[in-house]
Order: sequence, then structure tokens, then C-alpha cells
Amino acid sequence: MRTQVVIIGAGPSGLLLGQLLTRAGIDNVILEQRSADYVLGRIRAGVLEQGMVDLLAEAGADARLRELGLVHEGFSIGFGERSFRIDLKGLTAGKTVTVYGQTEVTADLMSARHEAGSEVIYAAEDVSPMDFDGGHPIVSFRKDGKGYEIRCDFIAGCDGFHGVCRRSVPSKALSLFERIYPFGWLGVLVDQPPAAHELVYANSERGFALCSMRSPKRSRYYVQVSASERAEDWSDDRFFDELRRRVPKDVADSVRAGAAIEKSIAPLRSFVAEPMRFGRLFLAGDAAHIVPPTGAKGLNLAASDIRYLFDALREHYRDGSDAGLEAYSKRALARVWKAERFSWWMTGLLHRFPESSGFDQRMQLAEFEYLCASRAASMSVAENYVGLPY
Ligand code: FAS
Ligand code: PHB
Repeated sequence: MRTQVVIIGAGPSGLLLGQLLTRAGIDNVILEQRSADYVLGRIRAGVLEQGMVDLLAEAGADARLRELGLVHEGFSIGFGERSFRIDLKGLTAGKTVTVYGQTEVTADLMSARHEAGSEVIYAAEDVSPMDFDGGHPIVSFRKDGKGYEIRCDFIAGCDGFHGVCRRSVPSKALSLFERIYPFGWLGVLVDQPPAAHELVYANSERGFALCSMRSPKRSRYYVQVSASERAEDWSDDRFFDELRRRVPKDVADSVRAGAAIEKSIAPLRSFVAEPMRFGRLFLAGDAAHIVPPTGAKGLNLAASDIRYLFDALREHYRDGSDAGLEAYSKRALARVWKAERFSWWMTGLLHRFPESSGFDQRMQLAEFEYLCASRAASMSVAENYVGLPY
């Protein structure tokens, strides 16, 4: 087999890149180790920056997003019984975010790819990127017990944090930066109306909580749990009791409990691999970086990576220029590190750290007080939350 670009991973990064390449007439094959149902079964992000919304429109995959996406002009931060609203639209001269689940983004991209006549090779086993430091990369894989090789010009490593691509790079060529947080997020999806019309992030003495949503009838909630906790130890009743104890009373009184249709714990880490390019292998999305979900940046960083990588590949094939490919890693990392900073800062502001001292807790309160009192401070949060420029 031969193609121009092999994409490893059919999460949002891989599917978005594949769709953009196909619409630009650039041949590509997507290899995914799991089934489509498995990929769709992962409940993850919920907030899209405008950059991601625009990319989905460019990919021809935004019809349902335009119909069902919830445009949000602000969100609130609770501190004990106090609450402060970040007026995103007012503080950023009109910018907003859109609440629309990653599951829906992935489903829309899968449909768009199918309609474009391009397919994804699901249940691809032993996917292995090779010879990417030379001029003629090869990707081998197994499917239904048979071995295959695809010769290509470029490999896009869109295979997430646990993928094969980053691990295929010689360790001496990589610089890794990581912070692992001593807690995780226990998330619940429930078919009940949201507790509030906007997102509420809460810092309470019992720990962090987040009230989010997927639609006017479906809510997404999170509570901070220790890294050793197991989702099966949390009954629905226990979860909702704890959630209500961590958010301001007016919000707690509006939380409608129900049977969890999904319940899972996500570990929290900050992680960056530098550089994001190795010869003809390019890393994008979670394959290259991870942020704690506190700043709603994970999926949105994947979007800006794909913007830069698609533009660079199109420039190579259309204009015969490799300037974009040469600049990709430095350009993507410049935005990645700013989102890492914001996600790390929001996590520090809102969570209870096991080893935190009285001074640390006073620092959190001082940050909150400063946010409430300073337009400059709230403008900084707002411009990061809506997404820094690409
Ligand atoms: P993904 O991990 O989504 O996709 C990678 C794909 O590659 C997967 O389908 C995987 O099966 C496949 N793959 C892996 N190894 C392979 C191999 N060897 N061969 C072939 N395929 C392979 N972000 C937010 O903004 N908000 C959130 O609330 C949030 N919650 C999250 C919760 C969890 C549990 C996790 C893990 C992440 C969360 N994120 C959140 C971040 C998440 O949304 C990612 O940023 C997003 O999925 C990135 O998409 P991809 O880069 O496509 O990686
Ligand atoms: C979500 O709705 O899943 C969500 C929203 C905002 C975040 C993290 C997760 O910061």
C-alpha cells in the first residue's frame, strides 16, 4: 500500500487532520487500534474554543455543532459560599466558548470522513512507524491476522498519551517535562438538566468540583478524588451528596441527581514532549502533550496542533515549500506551553492539595480575591479560557 500521509490514531486529532487533508486532495490513511464504538465510548472534553469550532467548519463537520452546540459567554468560580463570574464575552471584546461533547465532535468527524469516501482502518494491531528519520517512512500493522506495510511521505502521530509514536522516537532525541498531580477527577454523566446555565468551577475545603453539561437535558459533573480512589467505590448517591457539599448553596440546591450513565476517574497530569517533530514523523494532540482538564485545554490544543500541521502539509504538497513543516514544532510548542501554564494555574487555584499548608490556602484565597477585585486579573483568565490566538 502507498499513500501521502499515514495518520496513527482516530481520536479528534487524527480524524480532524484526516478530514482536512482529504478535502485538500491529499491522500491519507488513518490507523486506529480500537473499534469505532470504543473510541466513541470515551467521555472526555466538553468545551470548544472558537478555533476548534472554525476548524470543524473547515472540515465540513459542524452541522450538528451549529445546531446543538451551546454558546457560553461566561463561567463562575465558587470559593466556599462565595462565587465570582468571569464575563468571557465582556472581557475579551466578544469571544465565547461552545459547550459540545468530544464524543459528538468525534462522531461528526467519523461521519464526515465516511461521507467523503475515506475510511479508517479500525482494530489495527501492532501499528509500527518506521524509517521516519529517512526520506521514505513506512508504517506496518496487522489486521485480521494479516500483516501490511504502507509506504508514505509523512506520518502524523495522533495516537494519544499512551500511543506508539512518541515511544518510537529514540529517547535521546526527546525532552520530557511532567508534573503528576496527587488527585484525579471522578466524572459522572447524567440525564438531568444542568444545575446552572453556565459552568461552575468550585474550590471547597472538601476539594474541587465542576458542574458542566452536554445539553439542556444532560449534565456532566466532576469531583476531585485522591489518586488511589476507584470509581466503583462511589455510588450515585455518594457522588451527588459530595458534589452538593462542594459547590455554593444556590448551585447545590439546583443539582438534580440521577442514575450515572457514565462514571470514571481521569488522572491529572501536565506533560510535554519536545520537540514534536522527528524527521517525517509529526506528533499532535495528546501524543505530544497533556494538560489537567481544569482549563478545558486538552482537546483545544489538539486543534491548534492540527491547524499548524495541516497548513504545513498543504504548503508542502501545493506550494513545494517545507517552511511550515520546519516551523511546526516550535510554533505548536509556543501555544502548548501557554496552555500548560494556564491549566497548571487553574488547577493550583481550585484544588485542595494533600500537603497544602495554611499559607498555601491563603494564597488560593488571595488569588480568588484578586480575581474578584481586578479587571486585569479576570481579563487574563478570560483570554486564556476562550483560547489564545493561533
Ligand atoms: P486521543 O487519546 O483522544 O486519541 C488517540 C487515539 O489513538 C485513540 O483512539 C487511541 O485508541 C489511538 N491509539 C493509541 N495507540 C495507538 C496505536 N498504537 N495504534 C493505533 N491507534 C492508537 N480535555 C478537555 O479539554 N476537557 C476534559 O474534560 C478532558 N477530559 C479527559 C478525560 C480523560 C480520561 C482523558 C484521557 C483525556 C481528557 N481530556 C480532556 C483530554 C482529551 O480530550 C484529549 O485532549 C483529546 O482526547 C486529545 O485527542 P487526541 O490527541 O486525538 O488523543
Ligand atoms: C466537561 O464538560 O467535560 C468539562 C468542562 C470544562 C472543563 C473540563 C471538563 O474544564
